[in-house]
Amino acid sequence: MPISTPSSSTSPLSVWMKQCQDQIELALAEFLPTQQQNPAELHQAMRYAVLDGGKRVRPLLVYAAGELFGVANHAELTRAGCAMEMIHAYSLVHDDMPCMDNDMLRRGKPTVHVKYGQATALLVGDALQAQAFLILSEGKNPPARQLNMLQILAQASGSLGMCGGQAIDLASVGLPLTRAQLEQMHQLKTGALLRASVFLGALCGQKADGLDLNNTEIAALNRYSHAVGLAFQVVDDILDATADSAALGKTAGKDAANNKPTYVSILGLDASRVLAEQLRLQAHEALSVFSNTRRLAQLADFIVQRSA
Ligand code: GRG
Repeated sequence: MPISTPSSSTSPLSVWMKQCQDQIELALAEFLPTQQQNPAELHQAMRYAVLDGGKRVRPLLVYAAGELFGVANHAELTRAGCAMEMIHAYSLVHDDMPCMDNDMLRRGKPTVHVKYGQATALLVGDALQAQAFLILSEGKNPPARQLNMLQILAQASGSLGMCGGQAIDLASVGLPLTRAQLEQMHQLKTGALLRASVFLGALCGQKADGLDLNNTEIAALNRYSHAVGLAFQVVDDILDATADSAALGKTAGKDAANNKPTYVSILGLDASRVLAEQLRLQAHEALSVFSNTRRLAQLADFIVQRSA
């Protein structure tokens, strides 16, 4: 697979993002079974779910965190970014199904179950999850590090991470959640994968001394991930309430329609915007223990200032 290195930390964010996104698109296309391979329809649907869409925020966090720790092997960052994106894509496919959010539009296209049927959509999610762990397990990092990365991805995806957050979400419909309960739900549902992206990137970036991350670095990355994870969701709630479906590429206004507790419903629009800005600043502050933090700082800005 041709692996190009996204340009150095001096290029504008938009240029760097485009290079990373292109690299991820190329690698995802390689890491997924071809659409001719049997069972062809399942493989077509997997490729439909993953390719040609999305902002690729999780792989961008992997690249940015890798850069922070002086990447030795760019291919390993790309591999980890693809594993993160496959887990994310699986969650979107399942989340859109009638038993969950029952949505028709995702990334500007009909959802997977609308195009391929519910049974295939269920299998697409299952198969993408397995494929994510398969490709990550084939990485060339030192074995102990490789195992640690697999554990991080498993924890972030499972019942104490994303799936657990989804379970709390489903149980919360129509209930008056406190702000703390809302935060806990989102830290699991959305924040866990964003945090895992940061840590996978940091772990495959080779530290100059070859040692593992120290406690100060782990604490700082946790603070950054916490702020960015929450900011992502606050902005998601703001966009759901203010943007239209064409701009979002998914159905807008669903939270209110489904009587779901959100930052906008609990705090109101203005206070939610203030909170997003506070979290952006917290993310910047968390990075102060490092040097070469430009990309992670810029991604915090992007996550808060995005319009889709
Ligand atoms: C097992 C049946 C079954 C379902 C599991 C795990 C799960 C369902 C759902 C996870 C919850 C979920 C979809 C969280 C993601 C929330 C979110 C903000 C998604 C949008 O992410 P973006 O904006 O999307 O990064 P793009 O399209 O840009 O990648």
